[in-house]
Amino acid sequence: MKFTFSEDHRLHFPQAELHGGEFVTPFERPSRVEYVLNRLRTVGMTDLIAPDAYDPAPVAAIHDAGYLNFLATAWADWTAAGYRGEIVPTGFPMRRMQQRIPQEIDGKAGYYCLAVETAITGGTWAAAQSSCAVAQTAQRLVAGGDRAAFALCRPPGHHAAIDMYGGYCFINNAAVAAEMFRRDGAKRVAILDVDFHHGNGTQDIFYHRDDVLFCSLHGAPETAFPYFLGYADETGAGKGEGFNANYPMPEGTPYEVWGAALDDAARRIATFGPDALVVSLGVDTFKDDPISYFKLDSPDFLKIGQRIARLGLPTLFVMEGGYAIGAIGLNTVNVLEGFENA
Ligand code: OKP
Ligand code: ZN
Repeated sequence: MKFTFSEDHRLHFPQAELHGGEFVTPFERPSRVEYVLNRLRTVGMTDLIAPDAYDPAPVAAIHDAGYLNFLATAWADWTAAGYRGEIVPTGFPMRRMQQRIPQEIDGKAGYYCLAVETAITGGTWAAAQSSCAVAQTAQRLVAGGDRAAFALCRPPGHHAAIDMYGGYCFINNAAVAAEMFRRDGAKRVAILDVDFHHGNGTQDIFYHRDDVLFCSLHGAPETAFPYFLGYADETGAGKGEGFNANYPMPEGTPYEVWGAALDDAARRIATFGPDALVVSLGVDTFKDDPISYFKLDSPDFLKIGQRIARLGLPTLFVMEGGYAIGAIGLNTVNVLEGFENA
């Protein structure tokens, strides 16, 4: 399978992430993709395709225009205001407050931010666009007839909602790719999110749609980020009712349980009968992930790939999370190898 990648991910590397009341080096860091690249090379997956230019049209179809404009101008506004650090907002439109967009950049960032561990830097918007271009290029490979492709995206995307960034995400790469499959003629598209964290952004974007099925396996919101979405009773709304499926699971979940949820999601996807599948591929379900609590082991990732392959669909893998850096390459590429050798 071919894969796509851009060095421009390096433009996004905030100095710090607020974690447990301390500023730490962000878990979501540039070296993550180097470990994945190394493992791809080791197993002989060397068919790297350089990304085409970022296409803003399908992005504008799923994200809010004001939100995209905010991302594009935030750094200039922030520095013009005299702020000297990275963009981290301080106030939010919470319960019983106004939902009007402030003019001042700190307030504006608060309006569009869903979690403050994610700082915006001078290079963030360019990196986010390059990450999206990586997904777009891989989508074109699959739309053009490849059985599968792997988009080695960074920063990730699945927490990015219609008009919110956070959880290390700015543009929802998987959602953009799904929208592109629709525009290329797919009648139905399924998105399977196997990252440890709920894909709140992807759910938000397609919640009212019946042409894109979203299935997410994740840590239960009572105990896991993003906390405020991802319950099993969120099943879609309007004509989207029945086209959103959440599989929240508790701390310590092993592959025996997780894999049964994957089976159920896969059956749902098969019943839906999509023309293409987008996989939000996070490997933070790994037992040693520093910010997650499932107990999958490296060989389990081969089984994930095998199960996905059994769907027999044109499949686009889009990189999301995974923070046990020493194992991220093995675990990610195991999914791809399991798929290819199924
Ligand atoms: C992004 B992806 C930890 C709070 C949670 C954000 C996690 C974002 C995960 N102090 N931090 O889904 O892997
Ligand atoms: Zn995650």
